[in-house]
Amino acid sequence: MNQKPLLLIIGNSNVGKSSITRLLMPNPRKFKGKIGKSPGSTLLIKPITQNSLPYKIVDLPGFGYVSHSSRRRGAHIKKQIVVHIEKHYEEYFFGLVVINILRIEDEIEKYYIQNKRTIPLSFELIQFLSEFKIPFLIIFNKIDKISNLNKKEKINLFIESAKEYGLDLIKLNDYSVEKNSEIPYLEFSALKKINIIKLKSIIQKSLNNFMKKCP
Ligand SMILES: Nc1nc2c(ncn2[C@@H]2O[C@H](COP(=O)(O)OP(=O)(O)O)[C@@H](O)[C@H]2O)c(=O)[nH]1
Ligand SMILES: [Mg+2]
Repeated sequence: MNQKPLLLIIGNSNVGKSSITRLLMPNPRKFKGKIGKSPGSTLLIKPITQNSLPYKIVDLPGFGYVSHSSRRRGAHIKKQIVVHIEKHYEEYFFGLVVINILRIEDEIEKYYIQNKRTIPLSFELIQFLSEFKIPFLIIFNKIDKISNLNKKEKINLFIESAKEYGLDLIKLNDYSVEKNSEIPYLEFSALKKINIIKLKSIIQKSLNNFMKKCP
């Protein structure tokens, strides 16, 4: 393979995708976090890498709508994401679905508890990635912003609601790459670098696994 494999980082705006990308860069100072901002409704998909990084990172905006006034734009962006993944899924060795832990309750309250016929966007995204057999990790980011008790409550709510949509989540510590019916998650803080070693290690493991399978 002459092209570096791809790492997907996907999630709504402001969840911490650029911050996480920066943490993965061998030379963070050379990484300008603002690339990927798209004019209008055309998604700019531009993989980024650095010399000593063995993969490229693709940062995608997730399925969320920015606001009600841009619903159409949101739907248009979602379509471009779907088209991109359908075309390139074989180049992806791993994905990170980034979720702002502070936003979990709102999303589940609105799209699951109040209306059982809608699906929270996070679950929709997770189901979508599962279909393409790209292994991925759910990152609950910004845990530095809440208490431990609060964090446990929110993660439990997420796990229990996910079950209703047929999604089985498991702590990354208890996850084995071979058993791929379960989806691993990791509590994280890009700001405080909490669990960065674990994150880098699962990315490396997945990359090794991927390269073994590639001729
Ligand atoms: N407290 C806290 N703030 C964070 C964390 N990660 C990112 N942020 C902040 O959240 C904002 C959005 O982060 P950014 O990486 O640009 O998110 P993106 O839009 O998903 O790329 C910035 O002000 C970051 O400094 C975190 O783990 N904890
Ligand atoms: Mg960003």
